[in-house]
Order: sequence, then C-alpha cells, then structure tokens
Amino acid sequence: MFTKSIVRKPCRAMVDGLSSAGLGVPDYQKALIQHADYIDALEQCGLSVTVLPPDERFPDSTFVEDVALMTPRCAVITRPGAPTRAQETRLIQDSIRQNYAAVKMIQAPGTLEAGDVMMVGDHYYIGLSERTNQAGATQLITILEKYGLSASVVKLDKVLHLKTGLGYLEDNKLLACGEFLDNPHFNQYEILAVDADEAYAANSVWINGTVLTPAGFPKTAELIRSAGYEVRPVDVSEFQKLDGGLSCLSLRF
Ligand code: CIR
Repeated sequence: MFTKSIVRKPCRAMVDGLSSAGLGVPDYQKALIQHADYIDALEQCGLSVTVLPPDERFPDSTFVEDVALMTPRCAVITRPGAPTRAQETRLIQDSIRQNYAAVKMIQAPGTLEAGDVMMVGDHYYIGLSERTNQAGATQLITILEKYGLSASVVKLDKVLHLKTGLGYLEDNKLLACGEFLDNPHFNQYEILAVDADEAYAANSVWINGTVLTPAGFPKTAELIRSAGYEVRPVDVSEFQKLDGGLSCLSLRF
C-alpha cells in the first residue's frame, strides 16, 4: 500500500518540454486543470499529496517520477540522461529527505531516470534506454542489494522509458504493449496485452487497488476492469504531448 505522493505543478515553460509525440504543443491552462484532477485522483486512492511549486527553469519538471526512486527501504536520487533535465534532481532533494532517512544518489558517469524502473514487490526491473545507461543501472542494483532488494536490467528497443510500455498491476498481472509482449523477462507474469492503437495506456498505475488509466483508451480500461480492478480514468492529454504518462506525474510511496 502507498500512503504518500509528491507532484510538481507544471510550469508555463512546459510548452518547451522534450517531445517526440508529434501531438502538438500542450495547452498550459488545460494542463493545470488536468494536473488538479490528477491530484484529486491520487487523493481518492488514499494518498496524501505534497504539491511542489512550478519551476520555470525546467520545462519537464512536472514529470517528477524520473528524478527519484522511492522504495519501502530507501530513496535514490537519479541522474537524468536528458541534459535539460539533469538539474531537476536538485529541486526534489529536500522533499525526498523529509520523507526518507536513507537517501542515495546515482553518480557520474551513470545516468538513470526512474521512469525506467518498475517495482514488482522486492524486485526492480531497470530499462536500459537512451536515458538510463549500464553504469546507472549497475549503481542502482548495488544500492538496492544493500537494502535487501534485487534488480535486473531489460534492454529497450523503441520506447522512451521502461514504464512507457509496462505497468505492473500487482497480483502477478502485468499490463504490456509492443516490444514487451513477448519479452522473456516477463514470462512469469499474467500479461494483459494492450492494443498497439492504445499503447499510451500501458502506462497505467496501480494505487492501493485502483488503477489510474489515461482517459480516452476504452479497450485498455475494459481490459483492466475485466481483470478485476476498479479503474479511474484521468485525462492527461496535455502531458501525453510531452511523452509523459500517468506514472511520470508523481512519486508514490
Ligand atoms: C521527457 O522527455 O523527459 C519528458 N518530456 C517526458 C518524461 C516522461 N517520463 C516518464 O515516462 N517517466
């Protein structure tokens, strides 16, 4: 169960955020409304929500998931591979330290964005991507092992982050799309296959029994519902324009 979360309000400069989606420029006012709805959804799932202020220096800073990994035993401040995001870790440190006694850091030459890290109980899958390199993954594995946790790496082919195409829904159920559908790393899970035309919805998030899904992806919502979960759609279209999914918008712990 999770009890807390941290989010950061989007800044006006989000219109300059990194994007490969080809969906146009986000509408800032709409993004603010969607972000407020997202906070509401977290609260309805039983989480307290710490809302950090927008920071105009960092267009992508609303995607807080990438800059820290929160485990039940320690937190890890990452080292983002995207140069424009590298300094975001300085913004998040205080709020992490307020919540954790044990805080570790990924160091150069390692890079790691926690959108590439998926927690499955005490095991963590780390995606090797354009943002997360082997050195970053190796450091994270060493840190996690020190706390009695385990980790393994998965090489990514197409997606931005590991959790762009995967969402662990607990109870051995794994939402998966594209390159992850027949990946032997995930053979042991019951795969809930997301259709290619709803790939964005693979980034759905289990929170205390409810699954938050992006609004507008009815087949995936039904897939999750028929697997026995309560589904709570949240409209995050303006964040999708920046390649950001539901999970990217919060740290949950
Ligand atoms: C970026 O490219 O870094 C942002 N525009 C989107 C980050 C999405 N984060 C995530 O998937 N965990």
